[in-house]
This record gives sequence, structure tokens and C-alpha cells, in this order.
Amino acid sequence: MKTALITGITGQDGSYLAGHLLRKGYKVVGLKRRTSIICTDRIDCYFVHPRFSVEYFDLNDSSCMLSKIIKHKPDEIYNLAAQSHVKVSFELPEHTVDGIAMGTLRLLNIIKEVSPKTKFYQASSSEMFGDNTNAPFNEESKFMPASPYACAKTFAHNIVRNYRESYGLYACGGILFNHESPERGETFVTRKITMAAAKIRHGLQDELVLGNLDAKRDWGYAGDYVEGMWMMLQQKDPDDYVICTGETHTIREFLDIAFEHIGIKDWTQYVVVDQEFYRPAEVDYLRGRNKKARENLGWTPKHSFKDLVKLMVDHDTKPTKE
Ligand code: NAP
Ligand code: F7E
Repeated sequence: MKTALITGITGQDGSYLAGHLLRKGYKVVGLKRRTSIICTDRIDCYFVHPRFSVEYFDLNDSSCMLSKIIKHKPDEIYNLAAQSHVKVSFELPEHTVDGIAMGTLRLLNIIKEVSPKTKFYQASSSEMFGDNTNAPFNEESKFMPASPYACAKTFAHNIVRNYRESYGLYACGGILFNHESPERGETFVTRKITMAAAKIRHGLQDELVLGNLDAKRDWGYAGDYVEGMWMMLQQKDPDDYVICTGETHTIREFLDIAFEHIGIKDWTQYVVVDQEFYRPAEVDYLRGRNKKARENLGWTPKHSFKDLVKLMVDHDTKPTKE
């Protein structure tokens, strides 16, 4: 039986990936940081599974990473842990950069020293393309990161390639474009919209305050994207891959579908634009090219943009328990 370690198990992707690997027959060890309130809502459904467990770890703690790798001898490590909010990275730059950049380097050094056969997946990001205006972006496109978050992800991506080439590690950078789901964090724009639409529909909210509505993103479904992560680690040779849909849409288009789905034709009467939700630097346009993933991995996105929006709105509109 294969063993996988997942850092960031409590996050959106950690929860989807855990489900995927358990269905594939893996033993899954999730790693979470210590928090004063234990919040494992996204993974509570897996605790009954005999092949699933969770242990403490932190991106800042090399000794802990070392002991987890010695203890579990993982076949695969998926490094998903990160302060992943781009706007917050301007407010917490050192914390964000240390966790993403140094956290990745700490893990790679330990793998190199004590477990060089372990396969490593790094959660790289389309944000690395930042100010590059030559979309669509593929694995060869130039990185022009435009936030502390993106700068850190670019370092981590480069050090993964460097360790692969220098030490022969099986290490891959998955350059994933935005992916969303009902498990998406509530302060990312998609979930903020779908939760607000649901509350407006139920008469529990009458205003939705947003930032820049004109930015364009290549949005896909998280469940499809974790399959791409796993596929990268099943190849003969390690490599970097872009995972995306190839389509791009504005936040206005997301609002159109979300509000239409709850029966409201004109969302402008509910949406207020406030500078508070603008960033010091914006990434205006992201669209990827997934040719390499389709041809080498056999990966394709299975959910359309419209289906994704409706899926999230439907989830948030369902009555919750008292
Ligand atoms: P997420 O929901 O924000 O989850 C992030 C995870 O990292 C959480 O489990 C969080 O723990 C953990 N974490 C944060 N700081 C940590 C630290 N110092 N030590 C240990 N754990 C820490 O993010 P996601 O959407 O699942 O994304 C997964 C990864 O893919 C991230 O690295 C993200 O940057 C990257 N990525 C995401 C997207 C996307 O569109 N979703 C696209 C490209 C790349 P808590 O639960 O305690 O906060
Ligand atoms: O913003 C605009 C905002 O925060 C998307 C992370 O998973 O994907 C994510 O980063 C767009 C931006 O995601 C609000 O200015 C408008 O243009 O949902 P977001 P993101 O910044 O694209 C990448 C690939 C990652 O790697 C990251 O980890 O929406 N926007 N109004 C808003 N954004 C937010 N959050 N809140 C607003 O009110």
C-alpha cells in the first residue's frame, strides 16, 4: 500500500486530494498546523476511514518535517500548505513568504537527505505569471509575480526545478490556475459571491461589497484539479505542468450566472464596489494553456464554468442545520 503525506490537509485542496487518494487505496497522513480552535470541517468525513490520520506539523519547523518523513516513509508528499490569500500576503508578507518559500526548501532538503525516492508535488500557482501580458500561459511562459504570495510561489517553483535537476529528485511543480468548489475559503471572490447570493435569496443579506470586478480568471473545479496533482506523480519522469481550463471570465460574468441562478436578473442593485477589497497590485488577466497536461497526463477539466458557479450556489443555498 502506498503512503502519501499531505501538508495543508485542512484546506480546500487537501480535503479533495485526501478523498481522491483514499479512493485510490493509499494510506493518507494529513498534516495540519496547531490552531486554538480545531477546525477540521472539510475532512471530518474521513476520520472514520482506517487509512486516514492527521498529525501536527508547521511549515516553519524542520525538525517536525524530518520526524514525519522518517516515521511514515511516504511514497508521495503533496505540499499544499500555504497562506494562500493574495491580498492577505500584502498584509502578512514575511509570514506568507517564509511559509511558502522556506517551507518548501525545508521539505526538499529533508527529502534529499533522508528519503530521496519520495515523490514530491509542489502547489505552484498561475499568480506567478502576474504582470505578464502574453496570455495564454503555459509551462514556458515568463513569471512576473505581482504580490508577496506570487514572489514566494515563484521561488518555491524554481527551487523544486533546481532540486530535481541538481539532485535527481522526483519533484513536480503543478502550476494550477484558480480552482473553486463548495469547500473554497469564504474570503475568495467566488465563494464570497455564492454565499452572499444564497443569503440574499433567503432575505438574510441585502448588500455584497466587492473590489475589482473587471479582473479575469481561468476558473476550474477543485475536484478535477487534484486529479491532475496525482497524475503528475504517476509519470515515468518528473516535470512541471499547467492545469487550467483555457477559458477566462470576469467577476461580472461570475455574478451574472450566480444571481441568475437564484432568480435575480440585475445583481447591480446588491453589489457595492469598495476600495477596501482592491490590492496594491492587481493581476488583471489570467488564462492558461493545458496542452501538455492533456497530452502527457491525459488530464482534462470535467466541469464547465457555468456548472461550477451553479454547483457552488446550489451548495450555499441549501438550508443549513440550526
Ligand atoms: P487553502 O484552502 O487556503 O488551504 C491552505 C492550507 O495550508 C490550510 O490547511 C492551512 O491550514 C495550511 N497552512 C497555512 N499556513 C500554514 C503553516 N504555516 N503551517 C502549516 N499549514 C499551514 O488553500 P487551497 O485552495 O486548498 O490551496 C492549496 C495550495 O495550492 C496552496 O498552497 C495554494 O497556495 C495553492 N494554490 C491554490 C490555488 C487555488 O485556486 N485554490 C491555485 C494555485 C495554487 P489552516 O486550515 O489551519 O488555515
Ligand atoms: O481573487 C478580485 C481580486 O482572492 C480573484 C488563490 O487561490 O487563485 C487565488 O488567488 C479576483 C482578484 O483569488 C474581491 O482582485 C474582487 O482579481 O478569489 P481571489 P486570487 O487572488 O486569484 C490563485 C491561483 C492562487 O494561487 C491563490 O492561492 O477577484 N476581487 N473583489 C476580489 N477578491 C477577493 N478575494 N475578495 C473580493 O471582495
